[in-house]
Amino acid sequence: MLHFSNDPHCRYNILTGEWVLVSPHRTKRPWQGKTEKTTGEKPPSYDPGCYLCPGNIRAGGHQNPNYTDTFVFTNDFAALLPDSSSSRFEKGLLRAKGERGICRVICFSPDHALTIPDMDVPDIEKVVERWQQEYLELGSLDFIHHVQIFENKGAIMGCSNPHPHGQIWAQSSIPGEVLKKTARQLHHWNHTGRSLLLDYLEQELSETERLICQNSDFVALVPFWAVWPFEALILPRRHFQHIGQMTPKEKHAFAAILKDLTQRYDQLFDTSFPYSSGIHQSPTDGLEYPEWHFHMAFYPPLLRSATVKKFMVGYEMFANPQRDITAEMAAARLREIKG
Ligand code: H2U
Repeated sequence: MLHFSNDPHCRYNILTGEWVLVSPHRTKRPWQGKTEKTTGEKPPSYDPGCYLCPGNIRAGGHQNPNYTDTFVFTNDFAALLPDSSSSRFEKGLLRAKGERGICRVICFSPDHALTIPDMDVPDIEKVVERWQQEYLELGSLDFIHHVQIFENKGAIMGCSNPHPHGQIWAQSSIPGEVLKKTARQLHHWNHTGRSLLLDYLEQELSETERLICQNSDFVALVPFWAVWPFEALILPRRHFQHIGQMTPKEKHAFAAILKDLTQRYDQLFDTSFPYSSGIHQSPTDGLEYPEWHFHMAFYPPLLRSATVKKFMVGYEMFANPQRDITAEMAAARLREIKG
């Protein structure tokens, strides 16, 4: 008999087919390692030196408009370019292919001091609207087969600027994580005729111990197979493939659950909680993806305080991801915080 709260065990990720090692008996070990510094200082609402604030000049000399809600521009240091070569290279065992794409930056608000949990729901809804437009517009381009919407929040996550913003990388190949998730969802769809994540959601709603918060259209939970200590997954209650299909009511509910979850994160360690978040949805290569169930994942690095983070090193680099605190313990902590 396996005791999840005490026995070392491996959990299966139904979306990727990978395993995570869980070692709950280690949660009491002492920590004398690295702690990060937090300043706790709130930035000003406008920073004349910020390249994302309204009216300011960016690298390369472009001037931002005096935008009043969201603002999207092509990344001045884009990782992918629309007109580069798409030719292939093969020599012996070496293989490469040209990759075309478009990288954009999205400012969530003109206010330099805000982050998603501080924003009002109608303003977050404008961000959701903008994500929807970008996915549809970029995805309709012939050479764009996948659109990745994501946010890196906090210096600890490599974010270069506290101004609330995210990124969109649209490209001609379908990236590895999305290919893995497509395969697992398709397998379930072909064998049962049902959505893998809708079946999973049904089970989580009945088991309840990994739920964080929910509203009329979305549920936030710590997935059974979570790798990051306070990892979360937002799932829609309705089966749809991509953000372009979200109804006005769902866009509102999505904005509301984004605020609810990220407010809980901020309160957990009384800090502006860092994370990488990303939306996973169907590719845009023109094929049908009935098996795909839209979702958003949050991967936060913090482990036990505003300054102690989890490192993905050693065993994780060479073998498998590993965690100490169980998904159930993490969900209970986040659930108990008043949203
Ligand atoms: P991060 O903070 O997550 O690194 O995102 C900021 C992005 O903004 C980064 O990809 C871009 C960087 O290339 N950027 C511009 O496009 N113009 C600028 O003037 C500075 C930064």
